[in-house]
Amino acid sequence: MGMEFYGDAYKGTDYAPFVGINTFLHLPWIQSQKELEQKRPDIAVIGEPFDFGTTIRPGARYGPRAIRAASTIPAPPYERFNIETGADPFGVFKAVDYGDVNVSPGDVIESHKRMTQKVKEVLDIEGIPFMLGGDHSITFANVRAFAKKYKNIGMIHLDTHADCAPQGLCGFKYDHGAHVRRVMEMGCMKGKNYTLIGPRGYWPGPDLYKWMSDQDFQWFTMLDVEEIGIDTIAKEAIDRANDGTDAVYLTWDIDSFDPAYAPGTGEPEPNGLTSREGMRLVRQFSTGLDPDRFAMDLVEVSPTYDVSDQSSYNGGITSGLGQRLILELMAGLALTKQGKNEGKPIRPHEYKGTGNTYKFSKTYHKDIPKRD
Ligand SMILES: [Mn+2]
Repeated sequence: MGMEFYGDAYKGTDYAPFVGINTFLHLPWIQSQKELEQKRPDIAVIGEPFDFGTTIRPGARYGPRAIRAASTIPAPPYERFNIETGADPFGVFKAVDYGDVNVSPGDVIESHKRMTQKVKEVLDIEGIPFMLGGDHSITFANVRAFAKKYKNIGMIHLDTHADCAPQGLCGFKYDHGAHVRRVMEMGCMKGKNYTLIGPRGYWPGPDLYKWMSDQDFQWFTMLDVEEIGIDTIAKEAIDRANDGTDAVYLTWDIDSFDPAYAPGTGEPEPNGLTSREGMRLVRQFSTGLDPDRFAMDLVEVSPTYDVSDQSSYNGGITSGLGQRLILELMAGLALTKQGKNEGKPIRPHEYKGTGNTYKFSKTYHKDIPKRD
């Protein structure tokens, strides 16, 4: 699949990662709907450079650029083999960069319309859309396209904030803290199919959590992450999202991470996920989600507040983490697509040391514990 699609570029490259135009992971850039329909990729990455729905600190309009800049390796021309998973997502999926949504600065409604249209174009060719945000209001526009194709969707939502307000702070309906409410109004999702992971801090208050409870929503605060553990929570979220649904939407706010791992975001909150917990979630999610009925967005990367080099290999701390979450999810879904739960990882299965009896786990996707 990879060889056929990427041609000689799949074998290797004679140019350095900092040479060339920076699409996501140097993937081929698809510039028109016509070309998309001809190439029919399995995965299309879409940039949504938009932050007009932000309540407090703006800047996520530059998120897609930063995530792309951070994402130079791996890609079809470069080494693609993940040493932990033994997976090469590009050997399984034909993946492309479908460019940015041409947003209309200041015009939220029109910009959201254009997002819905572009995501729909990918869904129409049976592709998996991966959206790079962008503030969290883009999820409303993306799910609107998703809901045209699938009647009943499940949602897994990672976030500091529950984002289910009836409107933003001063009444704006399409604020980035209101997209979950807008999705519920569409009638495409039952509350029992929704799970939020990572809330903490001071917003929203008890009234909105009461509303969530009335909808049959599930949520796991950071205290729950600490006490219950990532694997059980991942399993619960997957089960709820798949229960009687046609498809699953994963929406990941980078502010679910601790500011130590993701400072580059508009509304950071201490005591979040570690990058290691995030990667484990990705790996668990990818075992339980069907790549043929799935979409994802990664939102609220705001490079202005990021630290470290922001224009190259793994880039800023935040954009570097963001691009890896997407890539590792692609890799995990590639294994699932092949009916495997591991590739051929470069990981010792036997300890070769001093006679200790420790055995390394055979599978990289460890068995997810059963609920009581
Ligand atoms: Mn959010």
